[in-house]
Amino acid sequence: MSQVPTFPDGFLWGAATAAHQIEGSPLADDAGPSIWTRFAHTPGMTLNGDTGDVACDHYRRWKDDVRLMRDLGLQAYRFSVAWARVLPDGTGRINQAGLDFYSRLVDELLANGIEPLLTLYHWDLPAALDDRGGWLNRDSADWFAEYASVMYRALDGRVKKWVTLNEPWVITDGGYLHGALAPGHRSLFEAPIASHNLMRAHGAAVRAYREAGAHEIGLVVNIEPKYPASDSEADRVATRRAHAYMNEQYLHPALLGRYPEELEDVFGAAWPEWPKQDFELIRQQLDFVGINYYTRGVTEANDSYPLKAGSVRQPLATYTETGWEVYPKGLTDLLVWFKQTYGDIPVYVTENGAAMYDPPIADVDGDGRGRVRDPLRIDYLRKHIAAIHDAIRAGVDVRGYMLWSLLDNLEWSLGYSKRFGMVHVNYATQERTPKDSAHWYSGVIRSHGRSL
Ligand code: LGS
Repeated sequence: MSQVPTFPDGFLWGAATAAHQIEGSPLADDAGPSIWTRFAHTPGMTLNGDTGDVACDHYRRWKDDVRLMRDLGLQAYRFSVAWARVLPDGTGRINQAGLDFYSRLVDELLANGIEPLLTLYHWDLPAALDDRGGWLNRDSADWFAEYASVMYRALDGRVKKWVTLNEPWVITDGGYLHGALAPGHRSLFEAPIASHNLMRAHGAAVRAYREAGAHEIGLVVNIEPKYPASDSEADRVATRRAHAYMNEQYLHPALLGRYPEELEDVFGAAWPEWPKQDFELIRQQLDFVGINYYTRGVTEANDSYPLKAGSVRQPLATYTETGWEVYPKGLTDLLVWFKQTYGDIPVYVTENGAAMYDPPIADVDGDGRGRVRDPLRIDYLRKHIAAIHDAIRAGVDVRGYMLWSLLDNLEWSLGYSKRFGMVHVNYATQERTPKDSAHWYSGVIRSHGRSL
């Protein structure tokens, strides 16, 4: 970066996690099982059969984890609530012990000067609701609004930033179309229905917030810019389709009240005729949009199902351990596209980070303390934060950055094999050791980005 970067006053620096990935003790204190508890315990569904039974044991170590956040100087912490802890059956009976866990966590964050950003749904649907059809059941919008209202009533005075859904695209593409994520379905016909009901649920929860809450609420999407692999007409059409499928499928209905027309082409006979009034529910005034950014797609026309489009590997690029291309400029492009398409809605980058080929933890300095030198992660983070700065200079209203993730944690079907944390977790002892990237990020926060 040629000049010293200046981030807007109030720009919020934080880190993110999600309940299933860190908490462990999924059934403690009368919680109900979630679809992820069930899925991970189904043989063959996760790498090495890894489950969230222990994870980072955050359910018991939450106080230490908040102290860690404070020591790192985090200003904000994005976490999610496990719906089935609060409503073990998904609807109806409230489990006070589950609610108390989040209430104590929020109090502890506030006592340490850390602003909570609460995600209501980060993929762990109560299993009891899956038994009633899950996101395929139109009633799911009411179930979600009921659960959201319980949370608003309990925490809105203390939590001032709420997120309805995390990444509806991943929920549907992974959970209902390709089956790699819970609930593990593979159906072209189910995918658009699940997506649509997720968006109705989002709308219903925002509507309920306007009655019960007094602060801010938004939606978090994972989006990535799509660039055509060549100038050919076929690649350009494929890029449009991929862009509509991943980037516009959720933002268009939420912010413009309609779907992009390419989806009819993507889903063919599986694309339903939607009731018009659904879009009044889905399109609600949002206080912000959260964008999760990891990579881009260089898109070619091919025969992959069902998009007839896929990403081409870039021969000269660096790839992370999860196989995603490192492409910081994509984040600038994406943020600028967002503003041009949807207008001046405040944006938070609610996730960004990388699993890298970290060296093993070692006592590098001979002081009896572990250290992880992770220069590749630092390089990734620095370039992406600089890319956000570029977008801010181009006029995009970006209000904060939440690094994914605070801790190494359970990467869904990939189990514990991929480490995204700025803090190393020894899963045998649960010892936490800040990696070099954590110390680096602390410095970025302290200097409000000037040390970038
Ligand atoms: O841990 C998840 C992180 C890691 O990478 C988190 O729970 C999710 O919210 C989020 O989806 N996360 C994530 N996403 C990267 C998606 C990149 C997709 C690239 C696909 C290329 C084939």
